[in-house]
Amino acid sequence: MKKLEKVLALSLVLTLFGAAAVFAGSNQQGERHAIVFKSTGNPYGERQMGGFETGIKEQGFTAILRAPDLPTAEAQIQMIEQLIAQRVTSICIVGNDFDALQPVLTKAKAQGIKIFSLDSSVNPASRLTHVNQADSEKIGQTLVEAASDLAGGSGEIAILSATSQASNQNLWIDYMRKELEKPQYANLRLVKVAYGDDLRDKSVSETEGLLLSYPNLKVIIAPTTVGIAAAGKVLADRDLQGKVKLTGLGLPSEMAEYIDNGVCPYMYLWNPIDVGYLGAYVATNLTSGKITGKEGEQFGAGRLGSYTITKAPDGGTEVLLGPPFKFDKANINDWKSVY
Ligand code: RAM
Repeated sequence: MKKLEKVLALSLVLTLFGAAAVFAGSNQQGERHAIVFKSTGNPYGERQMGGFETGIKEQGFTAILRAPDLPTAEAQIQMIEQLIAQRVTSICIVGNDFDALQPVLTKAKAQGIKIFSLDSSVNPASRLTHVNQADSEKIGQTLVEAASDLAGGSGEIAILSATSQASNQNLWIDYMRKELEKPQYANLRLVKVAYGDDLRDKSVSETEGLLLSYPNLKVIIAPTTVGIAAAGKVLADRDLQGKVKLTGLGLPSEMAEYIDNGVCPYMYLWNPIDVGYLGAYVATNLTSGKITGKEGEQFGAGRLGSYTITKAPDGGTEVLLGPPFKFDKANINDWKSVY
């Protein structure tokens, strides 16, 4: 073979090899799984996305982590449009709204992208399944039981939530309201549900507003990690420990000082890293076709073991991580450096 022919033959081989590698990549190693959290600047969300990334990477795929600056459905819609254009393999959505994302998620689905929600659900028509951190009804019941205990069975209580559209908090609040109808809580009065939008400053000012409007307030329930940490700071700064008590769902790393100083005698949460990690395995099992999101299907989730898809209270399906965990003075030091 002459020199020029050799060069041409070699470049042909390299071109074919390159094309084959790209082709193989798009079918296998090329899987790109995206997670879209509610908003940036939330340490809980960072841990949840971190767990997702670990689970995707350890299976040899690429994770794409996204969160808008503000916790709105509009911002998530734009982000999902971009992910559709990037032809990602799956989208795990932490919904800022239960229904508003349906059109864009339906569009993504039509392009073959596997869609499921995690932490904060989207409606069953928009998702294949939902990764739920803990039983929603149990969370509602547990928080009312805690508020009643901390209030001594009677008096005014308030809720400091995330955004008014957040489907996870709204579901928990619905269950709290139902629980409050039980006769044993007849002397407990829910005076207000305030919304701090999972923004630190707004959560601080909403807490201050509650204290001003309800001077007899006994307990604040904050079913959001951003809200409970902000309320903890306000109560501590004003030396209100023992007078207005705080409970809810908090990150041990952010809440240890308020549990230690008695502002928040106890609170609950699950492991956000594990929620994200479980999501990573839902993404890849939906992609491989091992699961489709139907009740009764089973799959392995790496170090967490095996899971079964169950019926969700909203008529869709879900994968439940496990029960919520109680943090108090006795155990908070063991957890504050973990998450
Ligand atoms: C906040 C977010 C998140 C929720 C936790 C408890 O960080 O609202 O969605 O699950 O609180």
